[in-house]
Amino acid sequence: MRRRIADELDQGRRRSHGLTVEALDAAELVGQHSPLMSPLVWDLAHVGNYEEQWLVRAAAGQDALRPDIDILYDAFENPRAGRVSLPLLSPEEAQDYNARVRARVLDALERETFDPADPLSGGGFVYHMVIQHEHQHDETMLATHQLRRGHPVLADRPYPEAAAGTAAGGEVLIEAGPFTMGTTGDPWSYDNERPAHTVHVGAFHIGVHPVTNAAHLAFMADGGYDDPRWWSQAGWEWRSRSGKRAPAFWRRDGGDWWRRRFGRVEPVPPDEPVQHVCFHEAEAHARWAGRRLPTEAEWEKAARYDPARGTSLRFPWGDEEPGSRHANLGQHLLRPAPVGAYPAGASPSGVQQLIGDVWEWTSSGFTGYPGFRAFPYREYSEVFFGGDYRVLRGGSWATHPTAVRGTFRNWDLPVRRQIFTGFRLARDAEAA
Ligand code: AVJ
Ligand code: FE
Repeated sequence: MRRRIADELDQGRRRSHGLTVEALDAAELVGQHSPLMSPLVWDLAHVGNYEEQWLVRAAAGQDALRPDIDILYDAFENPRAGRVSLPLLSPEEAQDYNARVRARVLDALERETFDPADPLSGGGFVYHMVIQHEHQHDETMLATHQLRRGHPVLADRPYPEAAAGTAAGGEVLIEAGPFTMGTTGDPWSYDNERPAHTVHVGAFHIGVHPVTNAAHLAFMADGGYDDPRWWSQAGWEWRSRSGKRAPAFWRRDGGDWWRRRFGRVEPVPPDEPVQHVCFHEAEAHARWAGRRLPTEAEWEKAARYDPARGTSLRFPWGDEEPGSRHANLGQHLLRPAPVGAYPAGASPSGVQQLIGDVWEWTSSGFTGYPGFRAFPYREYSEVFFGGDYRVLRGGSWATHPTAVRGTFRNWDLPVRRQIFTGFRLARDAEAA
C-alpha cells in the first residue's frame, strides 16, 4: 500500500506540473482565463495546502508548515471569480511549498501503519482522498485550459488505430428488480458513495453509447434550440437568457460546424460523444428524441449490476483496474473517443463507455444515501445536498482512473458547460 500511495501521489503531482509550470509562463498561470475558473496557480497551491491539512496535520499529527495561507486556498472563503486578486503564492513559491509538504508526507508515510481502527488512515482512506483531490483539480485545470484563448500548449494525440468506432448504437433493456447501489467497503470511496443499500429500479431501456455529436447536430438541425416544447421552464429560461444554440466551443462556418479544442479548431467529429452541453441542453435533446435522462440509480444499475450473479461490480467490466482497452480515462487523449471504441469495457448488460469519455448528466439531484454520514468533512459533499446540483456519473477522458468507479458521484449546476460532460438517453420499458 505504501508503494502504491507514493507512486500515485507522484503521478498526480507530475500531472499538475504538466498543466501548470511546464505548460505556461507565469503571466498565464496567475491570470484569469475565465470568471468561472481559478487562476491555475491557485489550483496548484490549493492541492498542496489540502495535502498539508490532511496528510501532514491530520494524518501525521505534525505542526502546520503554512497555517497563514489556509485562508487563501479555502474554496468556500474565496469564490472562483475573485481568486485572481488574492495575494497568492507565485508559481515558484507554490512549487516550493508543495515540494516541502510532499517531503514531509513521504517521510511520514514510512511510519504509517494504516491501522484499520483509525477511520482516517485505515485502509489508506485519507491518502486516497488526497490523491483523488489532486486529480480532480487537474481535471478542473483542463477545463481552464479549454477556456483559455491563445496558441495550443497541450500535446494532442490521435486516437489509437484500434479505437475506430463501430457504432451499432441502439439501447438495451434492464429488467425490473433490486440491485445494490453504493459501497460500504471500497477503500477509495468518498462518504457520498456510502453506504451500500438496496434500490428497486423499474424496467427501463438505456442507450448502449452516449449521445453523439451527429445526433446532437440532428437536434440542432430540427430546430431543437428554438422549440420551447423540448425544454423545461428553467431550461428555456437558460436558453433565452444565454442565447446559446450549440454546445460550448462550437462555431458554424459556411454550412459546417467546427469546434475549438485546447486552442485548435477542427471539424466537429460526428461519432464522438457530444460534450460541453449543460443539463438543460441534455434534457431538451432527450425530450426531442422521445427519451429522458436516466436517473442516477438507473445509471448505476446499468453500469454495475450483473444479472447472472445478482451482484454489483466495481466497474462495468468487473473488478479489474481500468486499462487502456476498457475506457478512455487519464488525459491520454484530449477528447472523447468515438462511440463503439471500448467493447471490452461493456457492462454485463451490454452498455458501453459508461466510464470515461464524458461525464453523464443524470436527472437526479445530489443527496445523501440512506444512512449517510459526513466523513471526514461536511464541505466535500454534504453542504451541496439538496441544492440545484445534478449528479454526473462515469468520469470523462480527463478523469484519472483512481478518481472514478461505478459508485463515484460527481455533481454540478444545471447550467455548467465548461466541464467535460455529455449524456445518455433512457426510457421507461412498457409494462408487459
Ligand atoms: C467533486 C468535482 C464537484 O472539484 O468542485 C475539489 C471536488 N472538493 N476540492 C470540485 C473537490 C474539494 C469537487 N467535485
Ligand atoms: Fe479542492
